[in-house]
Amino acid sequence: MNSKLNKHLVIAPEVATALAHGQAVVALESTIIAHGMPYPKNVETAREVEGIIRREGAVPATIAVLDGEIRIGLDDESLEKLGRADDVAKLSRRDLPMIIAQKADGATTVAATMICAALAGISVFATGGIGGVHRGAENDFDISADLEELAKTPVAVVCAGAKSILDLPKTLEFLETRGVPVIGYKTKQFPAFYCRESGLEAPLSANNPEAIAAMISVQNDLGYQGGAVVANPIPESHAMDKAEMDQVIATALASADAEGVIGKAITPYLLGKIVELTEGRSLESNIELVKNNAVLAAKISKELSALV
Ligand code: PSU
Ligand code: MN
Repeated sequence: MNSKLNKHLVIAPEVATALAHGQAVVALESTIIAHGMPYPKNVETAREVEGIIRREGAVPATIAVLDGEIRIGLDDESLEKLGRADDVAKLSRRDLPMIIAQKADGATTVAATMICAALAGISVFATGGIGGVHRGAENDFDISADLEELAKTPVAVVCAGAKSILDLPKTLEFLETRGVPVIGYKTKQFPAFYCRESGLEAPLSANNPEAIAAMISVQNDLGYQGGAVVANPIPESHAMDKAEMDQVIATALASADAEGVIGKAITPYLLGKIVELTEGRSLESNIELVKNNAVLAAKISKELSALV
């Protein structure tokens, strides 16, 4: 690794060993811990997800910036610190270099986690949901930097689709324009996070981890820029009622509007509001879908390490 990059990147020994041996590694983001779920469920979930990835035979690498260092793989103490603090910066692509230069702390979004994972040589990443094109983007231009990152950084993101706090048709259009493969896992539909179906077609689909690993491998062979979205529907047992969620999301959006929440604050605000409005039921679903994604990401990563 080049020494200029090296001074910013701290790879946990377990992760470094796995990467050096071409073994399966799964990246995990930290915004979901710091801004996506309340304490202490966030830290419990982060640990559980790491355990699931290990049981599947891969090595978890939770990514964050601490004291200006990009950490690939976090110890328990750092996870706890990120989960407890209520003032950790939310880092997307634009924020990363400044926070590193300031030797500060920050939780990485999907976009920033992809950047850091790619720098470390990790090509599979598990999370809950990606950012996307917000409703009303035709007026306020609010489009998550996650989508641009998916078009330029070669990391496959396993998620449960995207929440309908977003404009899902526009999100899929954007990904199509930027040439990002969106693969429904064992489904022909693009899943809508809490709900298995969105009514929108998934552009591609695959029925096993091998097929997804094979596609990633071809992307690499062809020297493609960009990653992929692997859209894995929430397990049936934890899916939420669509009519109820539509209502909850409408209420959350109206309240964000009334309070004038904008910019990077809007996604965390809506996530918190949804948990509040469902009295925590949505949080249980959120946790289950992240665990489900961790299993699939580990399987894809294992298949991929057998291929390359
Ligand atoms: N969607 C979720 N849970 C999350 C996020 C999105 O269902 O935790 C987080 C992710 O870190 C994602 C970020 O990358 O929010 C997107 O923020 P923005 O819309 O500001 O780009
Ligand atoms: Mn935004």
